[in-house]
Amino acid sequence: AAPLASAQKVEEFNYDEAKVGTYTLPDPLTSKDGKAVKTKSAWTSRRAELMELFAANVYGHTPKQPIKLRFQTTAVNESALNGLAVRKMVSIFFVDYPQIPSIDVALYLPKNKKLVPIFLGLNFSGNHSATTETDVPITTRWVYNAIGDVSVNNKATEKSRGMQVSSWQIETVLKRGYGLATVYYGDIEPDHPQGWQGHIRSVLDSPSETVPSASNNWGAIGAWAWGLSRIMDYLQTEPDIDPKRVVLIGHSRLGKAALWAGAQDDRFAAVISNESGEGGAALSRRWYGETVERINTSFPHWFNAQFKTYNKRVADLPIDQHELLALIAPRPLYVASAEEDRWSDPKGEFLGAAHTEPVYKLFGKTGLGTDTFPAVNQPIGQTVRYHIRTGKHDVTAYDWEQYLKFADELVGK
Ligand code: GTR
Repeated sequence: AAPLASAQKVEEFNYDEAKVGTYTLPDPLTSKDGKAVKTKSAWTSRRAELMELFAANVYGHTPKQPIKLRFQTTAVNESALNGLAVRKMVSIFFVDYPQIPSIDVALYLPKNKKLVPIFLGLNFSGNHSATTETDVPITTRWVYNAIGDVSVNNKATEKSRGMQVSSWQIETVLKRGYGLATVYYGDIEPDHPQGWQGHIRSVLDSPSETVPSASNNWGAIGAWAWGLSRIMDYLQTEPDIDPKRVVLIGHSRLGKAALWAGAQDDRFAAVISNESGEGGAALSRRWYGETVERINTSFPHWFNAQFKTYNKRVADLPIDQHELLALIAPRPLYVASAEEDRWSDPKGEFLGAAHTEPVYKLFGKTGLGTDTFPAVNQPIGQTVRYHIRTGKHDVTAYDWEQYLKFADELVGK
């Protein structure tokens, strides 16, 4: 569940399908100069063009400079989860920037297995929230002040231990032969407008982007996505992980970050967007649920400054979110919604996924393979999959069951 629901307080949103209106989506297979993209090699240039459009207009440019990392194992439990797993706690340090806090990974691997596939996902409330195991330390980093006493003065309390176990399903994942790595997203950047200070965006900028207020600078979503790639750098050094079978998963704002990370870094074998909504899988041009203006107002630090210029003119965006999803092609992609999560616009997420079809086709693959919105709890699709389950904005056991099946079939065991 999201720690913050302030966006729901505003008025200017629509939940009436009859009022959505009409819109014209940009075609992923027509390049800026108007040429039709018909081959895989033409897609390579179009893809680069789209990457630049998303960087310039939505997420900001991710700095490309290499960064020296140091991986330090801080704890190993050879018999975690009642003997089911080996759990390693590993901190990623930035050698040239000792002032930047480490990214602390909780890595679970099935015991006595070699070259395992693994899920990687950022978490909302600290690694200790994903498990009830008492030897996982409570995060000491800034967290949202939540309702109840799970956090006090922006510090997590013991009460938050295990608070999100149902969203992680670690034992089920491990029993199915997968590893799981999770990281508190606030390690990379705390989720508030000043969160960049003292974190990676305060030291790394794209050459042309020197201050966080520069119009095309990167935002917090860009930073979280960058962090996912650094975690990937580490996972690639773990001998028991198959580096070619790392499946990226993200929920909500972290689903937006997962999609942007998956678009930029093709080492991620597959990407799962769980209810990522506006700025994630949902079409921006569809007036339903959260809007570009709303998200930019509630979360001014998530996207770049240029994105804010589209608040009142979404039709002028040179891209829409189906093209972000298409950047994952030809890799497997899962887009999931929930019936009561209207804020994320389930139909807009479905359409985002459906409109990737021509790009998957270019690779000889079937994406969703249908334009028909499915009934609840009826997963559909091939290389691109979609479901809308009953219930609220959350990651549930039902969602994980579909993701495991998807990974079994498309990423391999
Ligand atoms: C909401 C926000 C959404 C989504 C969600 C979450 O407040 O409006 O875009 O990111 O938070 O992350 O749970």
